[in-house]
Amino acid sequence: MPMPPSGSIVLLTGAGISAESGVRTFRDAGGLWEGHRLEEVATPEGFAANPGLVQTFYNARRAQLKEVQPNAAHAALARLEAEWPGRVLLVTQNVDDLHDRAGSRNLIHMHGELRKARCTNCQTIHPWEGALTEATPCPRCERKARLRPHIVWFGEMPLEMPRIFEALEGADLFAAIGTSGVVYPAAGFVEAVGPTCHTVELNLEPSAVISAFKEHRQGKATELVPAFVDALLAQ
Ligand code: BJW
Repeated sequence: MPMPPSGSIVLLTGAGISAESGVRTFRDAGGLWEGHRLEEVATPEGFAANPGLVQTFYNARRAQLKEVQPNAAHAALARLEAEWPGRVLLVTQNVDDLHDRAGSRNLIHMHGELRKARCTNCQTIHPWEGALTEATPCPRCERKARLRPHIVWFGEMPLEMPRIFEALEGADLFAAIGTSGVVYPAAGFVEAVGPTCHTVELNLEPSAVISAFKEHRQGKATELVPAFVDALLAQ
């Protein structure tokens, strides 16, 4: 891989990296999630129209986290961060906690986290393990019906964008793993790197933005990612 020995690496992951842990990807069932259209459960308008449905949807996914484990791809990225002599920033679109549990620390959850709740009254972000209902009071301001999942829905601004774009501009290697390339701004990250940055896509199927990458590797994340990390660390 054309890359300085202690260069700066930015990694972007999507639902495909957690697929082999048993977490379903978004677009493998025609845009439906458990029978709901994404717009119903992943927009502020959907939440306003039916908060109970949206809370139930995220409660189920939060509960599912207790049944899944990080896989070899998550572990390999944590190892890369620990052993690479240069900077490694991992940006995930995933709201699960599998990268955290695998040991990644320089990690941005740009679309939020299932294990957090945010109060729309006092804006406090709380760690959250159990179910949220409309009757749940905010532990800080004690208002009811104001806690929502700490998730970035369509039309909302993803988190930590200035930090991400700064890292992309200085990257020597950008790798996108297990993401379909249809949701922006993440799908545009490959265009935000400098001209000398090497860009590589690792995915089961070609993404919508594959032509923007200099290199692509097709296959399962648990096979591609450990091999990719081994090759980088052997340089
Ligand atoms: C494997 C594998 C294996 C499978 N191994 N690989 C028109 C044009 C351009 C942009 C827009 C537009 N209209 C609106 C927009 C903006 C909008 C957008 O992008 N819409 C598009 C759908 C058109 N974006 C936004 O609104 C974002 N905010 C924004 O732009 O802010 C600026 C702004 C603010 C205010 C006003 C105006 C502008 C916010 C986006 C939030 C996305 N949120 C979600 C839901 C989170 C909650 C939840 O989890 O329920 O995030 S949507 C969903 O998609 C989720 C994911 O993070 C995201 C990306 O999906 P991902 O990860 O790529 O998964 P899949 O399923 O699509 O793909 C899986 C891939 O894995 C596939 O390629 C498989 O092949 C592969 N795979 N198994 C390796 N084993």
